[in-house]
Amino acid sequence: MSEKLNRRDFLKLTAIGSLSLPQVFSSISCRSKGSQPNIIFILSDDHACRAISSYDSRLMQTPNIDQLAAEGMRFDYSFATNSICAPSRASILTGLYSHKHGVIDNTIELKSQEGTFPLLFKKAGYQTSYIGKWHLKATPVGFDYFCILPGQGNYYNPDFIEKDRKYQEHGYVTDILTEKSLAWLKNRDKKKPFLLFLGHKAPHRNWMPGPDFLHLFRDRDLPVPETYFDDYSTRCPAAKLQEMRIADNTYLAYDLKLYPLNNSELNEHEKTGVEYWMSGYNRMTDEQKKAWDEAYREENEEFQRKKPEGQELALWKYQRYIKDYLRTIASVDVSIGRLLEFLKKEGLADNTMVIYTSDQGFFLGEHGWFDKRFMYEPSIRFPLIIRYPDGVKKGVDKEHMVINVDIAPTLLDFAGMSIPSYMQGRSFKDILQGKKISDWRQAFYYHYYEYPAEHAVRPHYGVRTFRHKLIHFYQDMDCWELYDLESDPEEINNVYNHPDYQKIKESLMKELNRLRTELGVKP
Ligand code: SGN
Ligand code: CA
Repeated sequence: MSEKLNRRDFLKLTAIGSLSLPQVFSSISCRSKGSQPNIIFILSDDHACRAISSYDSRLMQTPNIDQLAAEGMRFDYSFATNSICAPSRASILTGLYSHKHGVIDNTIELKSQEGTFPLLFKKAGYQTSYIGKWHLKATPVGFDYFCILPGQGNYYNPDFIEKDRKYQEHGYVTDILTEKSLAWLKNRDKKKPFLLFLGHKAPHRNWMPGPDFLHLFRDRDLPVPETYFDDYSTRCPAAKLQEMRIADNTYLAYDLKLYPLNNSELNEHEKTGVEYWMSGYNRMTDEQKKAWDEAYREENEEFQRKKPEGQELALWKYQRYIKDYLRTIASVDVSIGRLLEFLKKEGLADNTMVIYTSDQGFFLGEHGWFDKRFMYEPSIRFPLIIRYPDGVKKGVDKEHMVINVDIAPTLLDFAGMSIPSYMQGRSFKDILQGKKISDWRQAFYYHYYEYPAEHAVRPHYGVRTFRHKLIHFYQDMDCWELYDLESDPEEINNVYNHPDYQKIKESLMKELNRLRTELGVKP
């Protein structure tokens, strides 16, 4: 098959049962036609924009990520097309939507890695590596070196998988991943350009802070989102039926670090939480346990004395949740600082592109929730910051919606490689160089599939424009939502049936159908 295969032909060919992805990818050329910047791609897990002070400084300070943003370009409208880990990672690597690369949920393996951008970089002469959380089940392809965490990985004394061995390291995962990345950079072949992928585990559940930040936020409460006690009126039943409420669906021990607990007083849910908690806690050495216990003891004893209930308990849970989540990010921020310092010392700061992003966003108490999956803003919006003094303008982009499938084409473009025609995303190199683009997308398509599954979020798809969002929940319900993001940025007022919005509804329906056809979505 020719490399010139156009998008429509490709969509036809990859329709179920016709041509498999390995066949499609097999004939891609990797011709390089220009400069080859070094790339450090930092992909954290579940990092919400609100937990980066460059985006919003009300919750925490992230000085090193902020420095990256100040020296590069930050995107305010960057979105996941399916807000869950493996599907979004596969989209980043392949430039394809979930229904094309096939990883529609976390249970499915990425069948072919033949068309991923790291493999194309490797073929074009780059030295490539992947270090950290991977989560695509299949063994990584396209990397000269990989060292991955099995599954979700562990925060303390984590296990690692390399090509020929499995082993455990002592220490805190974020620090170890940073050390490993620095070691790989130091020992690389200096004659070749490099692509380093660093997949941080943090700030993924169960939000276990590192030893350096166990006491952060100790003596103050953090702001509670206005929608924390949302009653989900006006919404489709999906909003009520989810199982991701901080107040109801976290575990006291595993998530909220309330330990020890009296097992005889616990219900089945909390007993399970104790088991989960022990499996992480018991990975710690005595010294690590001592530091941990000392940090949490006083507050945990106070909780046992006061035994908060109702609203007071819900708020206590929020504070414990948000503080631990942010504490894990404090270590990620240190990691970024160390990498930037290394680049500076080695004289690589100008010709290395550093990208900081995440596989999706996360609910930080909005609507009372943790986790992601829903097509609401805190979940689909991910941070995207790109610093590359030799080729990227400084600034904040608030004019273009970029989506996870755009990343692969953009990086190929920067490295002077041709962008395979099967990729569904579009390069935003021109945007990064400060050029005006008149025909950039005004809407994007979203689809979440994983159900039945943990957190019970119902399958749905939809379209988001700059101002509106239309969502259709299907399978065990048939229900639509429409939000006006200008008058209702918190998405609490579903106006799908409101008379004033009927024209907008019609045009959003049209746009949704247009996008589904263009992207080759099966009815
Ligand atoms: C784990 C978590 C879930 C989370 C999924 C997916 N539960 O199963 O809360 O939604 O990962 O996350 S836990 O009890 O194992 O912590 S993802 O980022 O990998 O998609
Ligand atoms: Ca994730």
